[in-house]
Amino acid sequence: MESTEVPEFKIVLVGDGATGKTTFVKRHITGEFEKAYNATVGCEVHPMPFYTSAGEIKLMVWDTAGQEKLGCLRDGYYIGASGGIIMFDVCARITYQNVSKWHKDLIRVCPEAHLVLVGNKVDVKERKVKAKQITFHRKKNIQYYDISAKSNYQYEKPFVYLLRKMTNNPDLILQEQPAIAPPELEMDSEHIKQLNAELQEADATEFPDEDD
Ligand SMILES: Nc1nc2c(ncn2[C@@H]2O[C@H](COP(=O)(O)OP(=O)(O)OP(=O)(O)O)[C@@H](O)[C@H]2O)c(=O)[nH]1
Ligand SMILES: [Mg+2]
Repeated sequence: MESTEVPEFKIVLVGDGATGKTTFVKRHITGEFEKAYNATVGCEVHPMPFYTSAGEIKLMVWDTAGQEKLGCLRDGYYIGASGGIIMFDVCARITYQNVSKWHKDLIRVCPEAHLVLVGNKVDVKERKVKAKQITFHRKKNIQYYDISAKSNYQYEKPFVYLLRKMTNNPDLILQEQPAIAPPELEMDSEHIKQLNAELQEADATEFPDEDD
């Protein structure tokens, strides 16, 4: 008999309070909705099925339930994670400044985890952290995406990136779009064009030689 076991990976979601972590994971409607509360480490675990060219893969996304101290979570939260999403809020500079603390905390327990940095709330036009100021991922050689949990903008990007890395399959694609809640707001195409142009310009800029 063929095995029907669905591969599972643990993903931890970290970042300062109010950056949008819970909003982000709750966009995904799993249908089965078996999200579980892990009392030991005080977090919710959201199972997210993805239907990919390599078959179904389930990501267990761990979202802290507000008990985190700045840049520091219990080891139990991180143990066994294959991937991590570090989130900041492009409207709050301090949340970007704290990215390095979250990164350090995560790799302390999971040095092998694949990581992606996401700047959330890019739907806000008066953002404080501009593309050019986002350099952490270049220093650490990790992937970065602009996202907006509220508008679903680039929602699946961090997940697809992690799926490719964790399965060691750079050609993996989604066969079905993930089931996500309808957007709470729409981003207009001009705004999206501008965001992409700003990112491209930032990428082309000489590597800044500042703090580490
Ligand atoms: N404009 C905008 N607001 C957002 C977005 N995502 C989340 N928010 C808002 O940001 C606030 C914080 O969102 P949460 O999802 O609770 O943040 P969190 O990171 O889970 O916070 P903690 O659980 O305290 O760590 C809420 O008021 C959300 O509505 C987004 O993409 N755009
Ligand atoms: Mg939360």
